[in-house]
Amino acid sequence: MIGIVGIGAAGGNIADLAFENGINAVALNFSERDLESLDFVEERLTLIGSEGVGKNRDEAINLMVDKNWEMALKFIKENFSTPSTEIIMVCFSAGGGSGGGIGPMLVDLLAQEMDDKAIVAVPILPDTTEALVHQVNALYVTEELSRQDLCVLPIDNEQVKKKNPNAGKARIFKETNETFVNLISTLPKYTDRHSKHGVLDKKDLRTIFFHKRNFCYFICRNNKIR
Ligand SMILES: Nc1nc2c(ncn2[C@@H]2O[C@H](COP(=O)(O)OP(=O)(O)OP(=O)(O)O)[C@@H](O)[C@H]2O)c(=O)[nH]1
Ligand SMILES: [Mg+2]
Repeated sequence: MIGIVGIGAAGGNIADLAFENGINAVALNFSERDLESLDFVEERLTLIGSEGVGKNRDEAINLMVDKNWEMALKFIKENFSTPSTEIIMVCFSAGGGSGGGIGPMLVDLLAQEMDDKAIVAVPILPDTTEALVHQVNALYVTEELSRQDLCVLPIDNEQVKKKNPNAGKARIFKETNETFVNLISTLPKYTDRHSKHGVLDKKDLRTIFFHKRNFCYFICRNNKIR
């Protein structure tokens, strides 16, 4: 019932891992080489206009508006229009140029164009030791997302970095991505559980992700079930 759209390098890595774990997932990127580096995800879209925007969000946004949005929307609709996909999670690095530029724009567009689905923004936040350009991009992204009535599920690289201060990037990324994909994989299983105190059915799960205000509710309820 959950579909994953991965944008840019980080988003693509999450989509790849999700697909490996049986979740329907697709990847979009300006960089064909980044897309080629993925091992599992089958549906990949190379965006037109650049081989990578070098952390420049404005360039990604301009290229998206000028050349790519129709093609990207068609690609996502083709892969996720079936009623069985009820929640679409769009994963992207808030610090990257492609992810940070396209992510907030695309979730807004999808919420309008696919209004029967719950669209969830999943920005990956840079850890505090990363370059200034990542931090500044992430600030713009969180500001843009805060203006939209969408559920936001941030993935915070800093939390994993704090627990493993000497770990290199590869390990931080691996652990962060695996934690997220494991959590997402277990979510639909809650709808199979029964209790005389209440049941979480598929419709409830979708409703939880429908709007921003439902996020706190999700955290509370999820903790209780655990
Ligand atoms: N959790 C996680 N973070 C990642 C991963 N790959 C990159 N990042 C983070 O993402 C940010 C860099 O963004 P990228 O995804 O490489 O950038 P992009 O969206 O491809 O954009 P451009 O390369 O600028 O066109 C940094 O903050 C990295 O720490 C990953 O696999 N997992
Ligand atoms: Mg990139």
